[in-house]
Amino acid sequence: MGATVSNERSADTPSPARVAHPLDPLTPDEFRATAALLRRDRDVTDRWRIASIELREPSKQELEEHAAGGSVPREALVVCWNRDDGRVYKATLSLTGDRVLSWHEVVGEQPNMTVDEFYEADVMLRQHPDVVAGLARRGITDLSKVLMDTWTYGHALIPERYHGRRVAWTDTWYRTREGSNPYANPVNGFHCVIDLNSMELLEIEDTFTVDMPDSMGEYAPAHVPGLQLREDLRPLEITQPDGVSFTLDGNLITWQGWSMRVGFNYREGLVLHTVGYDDGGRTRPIAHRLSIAEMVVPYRDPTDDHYRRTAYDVGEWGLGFMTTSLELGCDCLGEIRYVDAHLHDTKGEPYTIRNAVCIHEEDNAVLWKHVDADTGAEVRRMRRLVVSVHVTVANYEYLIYWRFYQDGNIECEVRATGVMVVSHFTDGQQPPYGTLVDQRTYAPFHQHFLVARLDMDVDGENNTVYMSESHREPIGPDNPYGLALVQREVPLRTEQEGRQDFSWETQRAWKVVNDNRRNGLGTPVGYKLVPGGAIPAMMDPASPVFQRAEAIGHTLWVTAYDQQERWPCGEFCNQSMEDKGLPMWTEQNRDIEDTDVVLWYVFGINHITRPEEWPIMAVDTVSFWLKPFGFFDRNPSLDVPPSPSGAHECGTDHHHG
Ligand SMILES: [Cu+2]
Repeated sequence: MGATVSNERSADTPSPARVAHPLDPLTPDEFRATAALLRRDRDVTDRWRIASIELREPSKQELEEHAAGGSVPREALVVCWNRDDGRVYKATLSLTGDRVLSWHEVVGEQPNMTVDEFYEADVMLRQHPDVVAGLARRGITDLSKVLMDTWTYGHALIPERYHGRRVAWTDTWYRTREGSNPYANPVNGFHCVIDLNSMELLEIEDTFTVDMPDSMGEYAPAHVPGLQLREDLRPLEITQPDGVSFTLDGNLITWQGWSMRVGFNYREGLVLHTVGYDDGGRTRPIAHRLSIAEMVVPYRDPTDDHYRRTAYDVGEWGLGFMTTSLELGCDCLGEIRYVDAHLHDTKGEPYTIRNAVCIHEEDNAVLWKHVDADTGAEVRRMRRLVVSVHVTVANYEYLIYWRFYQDGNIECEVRATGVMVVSHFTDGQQPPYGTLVDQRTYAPFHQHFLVARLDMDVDGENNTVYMSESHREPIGPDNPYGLALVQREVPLRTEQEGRQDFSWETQRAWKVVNDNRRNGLGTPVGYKLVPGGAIPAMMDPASPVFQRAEAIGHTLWVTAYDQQERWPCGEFCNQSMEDKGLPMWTEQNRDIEDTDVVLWYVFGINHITRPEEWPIMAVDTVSFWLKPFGFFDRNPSLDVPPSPSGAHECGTDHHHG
């Protein structure tokens, strides 16, 4: 959780404001126009904050009209609130029509946290005499080395006297030296409760102190005592002397048959629109829209420092707001194309995250190979197209990669890295909810649940999801050796049936099938969701943490498409009491057979912390796949040519294997 610190921001970039396509994200000028319109028509003064502005994405029907030459109006969705009375409003604005289309008060909800509040709270607290005195009692007197991180509350944990207010609690960290790592040094047992609207300190919870251990939480070479950098690494260079094999036209990417549009908003960050595959000159749709729609990070440590730690990095903070700029040669290697992202502060003023989205090709070892005794080897190198973003949420980073392969596969990989939250403890009193990672220092266990929203349109909108399982057949006359394995395909007909859990015993997966379209073999076309990184919630259903994130209670949810249904734990997660997303939508138990469906895939990391993840964590990686299943008639990568290899071509060097 928290806010980005390393964005390359420029307040007013003369960026290409050209809108080439109705799915293109809002431009800086459109953010400005939105804020101006709110000020003019709704008296949104400086006492207000704008929590979010995003494109009201065109419907599937509007996109069809656009493809036929029609024009699509530009509209913005806004959530804003008045700090003086705390009232929250949702608005839809027509930017092409210069007017407010709708304006509704949202009662009993809190908008997402904002970067402005995060920074303002830090400044306010570090000047507050009570904070200064409280830290001085612990021997911390240089407030310039102190960092106060704002964390959100779930409703159940907000002290009753503060109900109805926009509140947050804070962690305190400090740097031992200028430029050193604040997350190396927690100020344990010291938490402020603040009102974000009045930006005032409500109280300090000063519950315990721990003597500073002799720990080493530094990762920057200048601060690691006695560190000798390795000297035996020689350069490894990626060059594409003839340029890249993809094209980027505005936000449209095409590569090796694939096509897709890059989108971006404050909440999901990177969005991929209209993912399709060219098949003989015709673009066959696969997914209308792919994104990470929620990430919930409950810490599983009930002690004083950690019991409130349940970050919704998407719903409370926004992966878009937390996206950081990427640097060539460091974050992405090779021939890179970048897309900038444009967002806004709480006044609606635009800023630019330069190089927010990285697009490049990677070699990924062998795609396919066979060595024939007579004719020798045929081998092809695998190439993949990667569209990625990096997100910094205070102490943690998430690296999100969508990868497209020549054999029709799509992979979504998430890497978690950064600095783990730690606490110190008094000798002999280590809580059992974490791992010892340094002297009298433990890192609490926690989980990262991600929810991928997969709006699949496999060869069209009318799809059915099948639970696909392997079953062993009993020993019998037809199966005397007990070898037989059969595949069972069970159509999911309703949203209740669409609540699915991972099954190791049957290797359950899910096929998104278009029963109206057949391949050359006469079987229906489909894409298979191959589960990876599935983890159970492992939470008491009565837990308030679980009640506001019931979406994490299943591996897969399938819903009937509704453009309004976007947030699996509800639109307003900040201070929420219950999950108003997936569990509520699916209570309708709509028909999901042979219709437009959305898959919500829950995966993540059950993070049992390790000493080797301290003081900085090498990436922990999880992924899932979407693989064509009868979408093509045969291996679509048969036509990948052999790679040139020095004097000869791979695969033409005939010797016996
Ligand atoms: Cu973790």
